[in-house]
Amino acid sequence: MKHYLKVLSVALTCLLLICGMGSEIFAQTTLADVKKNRGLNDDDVLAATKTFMPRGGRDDYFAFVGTGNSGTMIVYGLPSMRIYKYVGVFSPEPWQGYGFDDESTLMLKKGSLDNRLLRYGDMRFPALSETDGKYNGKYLFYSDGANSRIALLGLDDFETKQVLMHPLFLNAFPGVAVTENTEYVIQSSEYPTPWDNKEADPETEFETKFKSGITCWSFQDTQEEAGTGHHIGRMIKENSFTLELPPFTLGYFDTGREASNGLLVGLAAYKDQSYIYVYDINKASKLETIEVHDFMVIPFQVAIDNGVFALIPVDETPHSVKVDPSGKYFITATDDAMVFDFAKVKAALDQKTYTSQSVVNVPTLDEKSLLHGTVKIGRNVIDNAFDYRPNTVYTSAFDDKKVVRWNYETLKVESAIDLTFKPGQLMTPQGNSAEPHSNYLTVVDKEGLYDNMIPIGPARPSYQHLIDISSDDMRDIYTMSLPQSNIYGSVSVLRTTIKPIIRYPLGTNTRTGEISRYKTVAGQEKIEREGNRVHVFGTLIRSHITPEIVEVEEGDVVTFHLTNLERAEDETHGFTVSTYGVHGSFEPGKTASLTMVADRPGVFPYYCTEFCSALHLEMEGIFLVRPKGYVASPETEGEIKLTLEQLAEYKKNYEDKIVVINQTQDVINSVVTYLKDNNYQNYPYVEALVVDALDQLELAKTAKANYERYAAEGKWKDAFLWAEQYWQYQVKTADVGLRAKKLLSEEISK
Ligand SMILES: [Cu+2]
Repeated sequence: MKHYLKVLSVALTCLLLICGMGSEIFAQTTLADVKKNRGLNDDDVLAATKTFMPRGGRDDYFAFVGTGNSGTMIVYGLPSMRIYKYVGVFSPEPWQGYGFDDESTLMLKKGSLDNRLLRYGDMRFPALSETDGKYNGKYLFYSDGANSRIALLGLDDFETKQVLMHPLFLNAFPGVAVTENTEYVIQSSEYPTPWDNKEADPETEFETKFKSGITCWSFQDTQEEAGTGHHIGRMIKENSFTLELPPFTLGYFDTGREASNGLLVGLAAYKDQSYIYVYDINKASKLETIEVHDFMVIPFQVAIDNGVFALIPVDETPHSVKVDPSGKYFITATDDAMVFDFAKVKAALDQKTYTSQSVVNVPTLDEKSLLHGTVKIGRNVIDNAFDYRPNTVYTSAFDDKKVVRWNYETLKVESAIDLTFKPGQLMTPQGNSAEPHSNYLTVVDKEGLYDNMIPIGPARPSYQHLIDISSDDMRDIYTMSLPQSNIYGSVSVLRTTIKPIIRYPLGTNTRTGEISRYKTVAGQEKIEREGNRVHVFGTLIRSHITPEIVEVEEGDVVTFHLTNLERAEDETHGFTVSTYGVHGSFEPGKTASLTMVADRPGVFPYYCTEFCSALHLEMEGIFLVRPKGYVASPETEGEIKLTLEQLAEYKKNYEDKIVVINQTQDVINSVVTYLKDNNYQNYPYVEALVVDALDQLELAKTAKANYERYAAEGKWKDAFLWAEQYWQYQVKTADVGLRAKKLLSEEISK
């Protein structure tokens, strides 16, 4: 009883708060009060204000991180560290229908070894597309280490566009790099395997049958589809080539830029010895190739004879090797950081200045003669990151719990930040490009042993820390948890470099970027049958799925081809057929297909799975699977009859709705008058909103014609549903109109 009263009193307090009646009890507090009550000091408050995003504020940067074995990408913002999206890349992701609709499932199956739908990936170090060594904000690439796949994502809609299985490798390093103008996307194997996918003895045949390799995937960016802002780049398998190598274990790699453009440096290991490899891609691309599994391969001996590949033996095993923004140096993540002079390395490779040692017939270069210098950093160094300060690099020392800022030209340590955790991979905004920005450094923390994080059982998320590096005094200002991830590397680009679209051209297959042959426009919905193959051409729009009933026979193979007719921002509809295991996400303009075998007779509701509007619940229909051999009797044909009471209720609902429609129209009229009186067409952004609003009203015309017709015929259910839909358009119009009005008044008052 006591407990009950307590619950009641809490509920009442909440109610009072919601109603704004609790102001006497809970007055607005001052900043000083909050600091006192929560035990915060000035540093805490300063850190909080550095990441707080006020209303109307926008993050400066987009950041992208691979989740490791979840196979999805996380998009978040800097400095707010807010997560904006999880994007299915190598794993199915139901919210986006990724691996659930036909288009994405086909893409994933084609990108696998034997046409199977793989349900995970291992993606760690992404790369952004570049123009002249600078991020162009168009594409992103990932490598799947576990299944040797490579993926292309489009950044105009943040979707995966291409997944390819490597024709030779069975395992890949889970990182990628691109050349200065994204001519090539580079992927390497990690653990050596035979390439013929046949049995081999690891003890006796390791050196003869096992191989490693480095692949340059040729990338081609296509022209923007006229006026749509939609780009469709592709990796072209036929133009790509792989360098055949002895059975090395290959690790992190990076591409040169400017003077070192066309060169690749990376990590290799063979029989407990570590190496840095250097590979001249430019020269290699002109060499003769042979075909292996329909893929161009540069035979190992051809590469060696032409001096395109060599190894630098190193004493310490690096965790990463990164090229500095100018392309002049590359630096190892080692306790004694090695700064290599790229020009010296290139000259040694070009002139074949090899040492007398070779490793399984690969020539080696002398480390000492190629170094600019070394710097003692700390214990168990993990990673490096560059920022805009001249010759400045940040290095994480895991066991020392610190990040060191040092100058790789003068080889002097400048400052360091002591952390409360062991730091892993580092990222600075645009840090892997020729144009690094700064003020922020993210640091991966895989242990997550914090006293301020709530324990959630044995499995913990990974954490990413945000370090303010804007001044000499570096500060750890935010800790973000990244669930469903085992994060490694990330990349970040200036937000304004990316130009996201808000809708697709009507009928777009978003995976290919082409207009789908299953595109369906309003009024053209139909069901086509050919034997036991049934194609449903349907549409989705607030607040209706057309057709409303799909009747098939047990055993039929049924495909729903659905098109979202919406043009309005953020009007996505979802679609599922209950218990049939299919799900699609339909952003404005998108067409996607869902195929299933109707193997269970019965009545299965289908409906919209997104809360798309207040009338979202009306977006439903019936998938009716008749038992095999069913013959309809005349009585069951035709429409379902309503009782007189039901009819009267629909009539009342309809009349009530008409009142609301008239009131909403008054609002729209007043907004339109204001906009016209104040010459909205002189303000481009306001005008764009007005166009969107008018677009809504244009769609509404059909709904109005429908409800008036059904009302005239006394079909009150249909009349009510169409009136509801008309009102939805009105609400959206009014909503957009009011935003336009607010913006216009702000513009005028400037
Ligand atoms: Cu919906």
